[in-house]
Amino acid sequence: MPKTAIVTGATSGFGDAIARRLVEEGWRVVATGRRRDRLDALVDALGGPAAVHPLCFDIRDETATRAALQSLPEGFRDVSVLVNNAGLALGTGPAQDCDPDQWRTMIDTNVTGLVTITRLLLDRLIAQRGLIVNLASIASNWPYPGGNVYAGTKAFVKQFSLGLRCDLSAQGVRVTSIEPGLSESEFTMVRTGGDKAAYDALYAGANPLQPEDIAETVRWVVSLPPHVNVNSLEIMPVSQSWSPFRIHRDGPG
Ligand code: NDP
Ligand code: 8X3
Repeated sequence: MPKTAIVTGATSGFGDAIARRLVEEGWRVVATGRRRDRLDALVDALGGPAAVHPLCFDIRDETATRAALQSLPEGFRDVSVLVNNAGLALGTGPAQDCDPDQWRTMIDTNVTGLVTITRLLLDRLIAQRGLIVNLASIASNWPYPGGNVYAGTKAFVKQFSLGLRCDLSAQGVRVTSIEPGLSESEFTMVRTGGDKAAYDALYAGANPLQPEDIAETVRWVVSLPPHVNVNSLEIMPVSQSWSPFRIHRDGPG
């Protein structure tokens, strides 16, 4: 009997690649997102409804999330892996220029949505001695100009992951925080409001991570024996590394 994984945000980028990789490995996958056409295309591409069950809902909406999980058919209910991947960044400007509505959207999606679906699935994950994989970011670990609230949400995701580890280790539930760096996906189109020139400039000559690289990482984490927990994994393309601290001279500070 194949085991079931739920991948949030499976309509593009990492989530799409993770869903595909897990189905290749023989998993049944519950694929979530708001874009129904993309979910339907994923079901068709991966062998139909026996392998993939689509759940179309906005993860910011607790009622919709609860109803979607309750609607899962036999064969997809006993979730043993939760990949909390749905998320977004909005904006790259300094805090003083940011739109508070964009801040709220990031918090509602990356923090509130993530903890809500996790809580709703905890009993099932405990019953299965399951695994939670949370998509955090290098922004969880390293501040950068314009990261402000996005980075704050991702720091939360990492720390929430480590806290879940403490609470769930006695139940045999594993928790992993994955912290990718520069990765090519629609993420940057969303973040920049569809600025293709900014997208092209960010990735130009950088040989960034691809969604398949993250999917392969998730496949590996999921394949480890049940007594092995990867706490956190920070992953960058080789082209990306650190800069020295900057110093603004002769300013008001
Ligand atoms: P994409 O923009 O390609 O995918 C984001 C996914 O999240 C989509 O499937 C989208 O589905 C879903 N999503 C966003 N908002 C909602 C919502 N309100 N309700 C339901 N689903 C939602 O980005 P990535 O694949 O690159 O990013 C995936 C995760 O990885 C994110 O959490 C991101 O923060 C993180 N990450 C990304 C990095 C990068 O550089 N790309 C690096 C490090 C971490 P839909 O629009 O259909 O609802
Ligand atoms: C996405 C990676 O560096 O843009 O989480 O924050 S970064």
